[in-house]
Amino acid sequence: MGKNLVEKIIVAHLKSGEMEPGEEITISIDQTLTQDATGTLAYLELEAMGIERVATELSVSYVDHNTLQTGHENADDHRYLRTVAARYGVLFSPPGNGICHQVHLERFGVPGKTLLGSDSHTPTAGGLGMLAIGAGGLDVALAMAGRPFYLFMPAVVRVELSGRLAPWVSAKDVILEVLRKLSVTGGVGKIFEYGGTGVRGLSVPERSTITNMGAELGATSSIFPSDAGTRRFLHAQGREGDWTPLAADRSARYDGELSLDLTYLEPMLALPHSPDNVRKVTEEAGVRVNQVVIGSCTNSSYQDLMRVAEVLKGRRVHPEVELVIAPGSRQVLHMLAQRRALDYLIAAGARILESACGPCIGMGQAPSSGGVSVRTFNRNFKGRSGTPDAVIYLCSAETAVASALAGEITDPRSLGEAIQVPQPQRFWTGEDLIVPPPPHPEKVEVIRGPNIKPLPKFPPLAGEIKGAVLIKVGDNITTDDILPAGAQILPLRSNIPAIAEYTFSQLDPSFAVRAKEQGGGVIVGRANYGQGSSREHAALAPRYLGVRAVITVGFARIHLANLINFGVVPLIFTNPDDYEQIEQGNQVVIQVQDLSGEIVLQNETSGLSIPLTHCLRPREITILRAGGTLNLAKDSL
Ligand code: MIC
Ligand code: SF4
Repeated sequence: MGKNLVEKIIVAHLKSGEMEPGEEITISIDQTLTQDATGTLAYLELEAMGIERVATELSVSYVDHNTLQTGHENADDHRYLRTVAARYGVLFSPPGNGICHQVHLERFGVPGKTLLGSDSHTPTAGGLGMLAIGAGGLDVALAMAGRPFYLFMPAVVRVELSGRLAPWVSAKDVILEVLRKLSVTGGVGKIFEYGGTGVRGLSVPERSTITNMGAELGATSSIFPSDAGTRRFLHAQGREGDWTPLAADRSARYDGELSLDLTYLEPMLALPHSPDNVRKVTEEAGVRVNQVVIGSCTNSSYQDLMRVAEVLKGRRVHPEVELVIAPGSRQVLHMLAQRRALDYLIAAGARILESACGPCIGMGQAPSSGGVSVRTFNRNFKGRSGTPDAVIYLCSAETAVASALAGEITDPRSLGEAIQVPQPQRFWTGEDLIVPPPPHPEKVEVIRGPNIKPLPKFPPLAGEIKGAVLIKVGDNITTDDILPAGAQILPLRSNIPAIAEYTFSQLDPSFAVRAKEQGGGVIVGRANYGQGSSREHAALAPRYLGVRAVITVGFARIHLANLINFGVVPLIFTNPDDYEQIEQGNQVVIQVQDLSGEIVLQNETSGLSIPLTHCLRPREITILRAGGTLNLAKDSL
């Protein structure tokens, strides 16, 4: 029987296990990427493992999140990342080079290879035919140390694309339509493999817009075949030698199918406060807009921004709209400048930001109170923009620029004749802007600023978890809810005692104080707990405050792995309705000596016994018993 594309890459990297959906497998990792906001912890963890040099084919450390230097903290982190990269043989991409996912696509992604990144949008590289997966920093550090990556063999869903996008309809509309159909949990335990005749009409950056937002489906990854279009892209990046053709066999089997005829797709947008709250742009047309932001790893490619520039040429942004543009990489920004497109943006009244995540992670450009902001980003979780009551819509660059001109949500098809932006024959690549490791890394001194605190150490798991329910939350709690980002909190990513003070700060500002007063306890959540970002801090900070277990109806993949890595026991209600039987403030006791048998939560406040279960494999139970992965990894490496 033939193989699908995902199986082909997994077979070539399989270290252990059977490729049956749900079975635990390990795969070797060819490349890793880290970004600064998760990278400082990842490299502290790597250092704690005591290795000499990374064992991957390629590892890159990007600085793209914490680029606002309002104090010494971020600059200290950048210096630490630069020196620790040099010390361990990692390439370093300094601030200003661009967003990790965009730069990785341009400079390093290779079809058929595996990539593990400490950022949930790592599957962006799936647009190039890579098997690219997001993970917590510790799992990425282990991969850098040469360890295989553990995952549960995902179900592979074929997404059959046919037809061709109509003018002004774009790749963003494709993935928004998939999100509308499947929701933020529709991809859990799955990899989406795109194929069909519709693929040909999509450029690599367009494919990557789609694989990028597969993260919002909760998917493990998303991938496109590597075809003539992939070859053209790599050729234009001066890397044709990295190309190999890659496609599913004709007789390949899939665990699910979805068909989408691109021809009939319309411009779409996601309404507050979830990327799956999707409607047609026509249904929202006319809503007044205060701010439009074009950028992020989803929509800031050369083609996206050239099209925006062509629309803005000779025009003026609506006087009541603030238009902000953050090009995805230095390559994009430089080429906009070379082709005079930057002039069009500036003259139209746009504010140009450096190539970085910026407003996508609340690093500046927070909207006004109650303001309506139309963004080309991938997440519109409440409060993520930095303004708690802002109204954030997600859409394509085309819809965004049409709305910036009109001052209200506008269907881009009203802009008239389509604008074609061909892929350049050659991109400007700025080869020397990425710093290679020196020839004698062992001589490098790793420099730590005062904001970089040592990793906290945790004892092995005790036989009993006893304490209060510190907080009870509902469905789809994001890691932004658990540990927010933004300009105030992000600089503390290397300082766990300091950042822990902000745990759940948007939902419940007294959480950290209460957790400390009560000497820790447990968290109760419902479905899809921990969706969104890969930040380990959302597991590590609660653990630092004494949280020993999280009890839910279900977990998001990366957050679940992070909880286990830091010794927090993830438990599941055997009967989801029992969620109602437990309240914040209740005192509970859970016996966890034997995680292989039935687990019972004694609610000492109500007197009820609640049966719990889990999805832990023996390997993960060993990690929990040891008090976390680091306690184990150090010995075994
Ligand atoms: C995000 O988009 O939420 C982030 C910020 O890129 C995160 C990583 C982080 O929290 O540092 C992600 O997506 O994993
Ligand atoms: Fe950066 Fe936003 Fe992409 Fe996260 S989603 S990597 S914050 S641009």
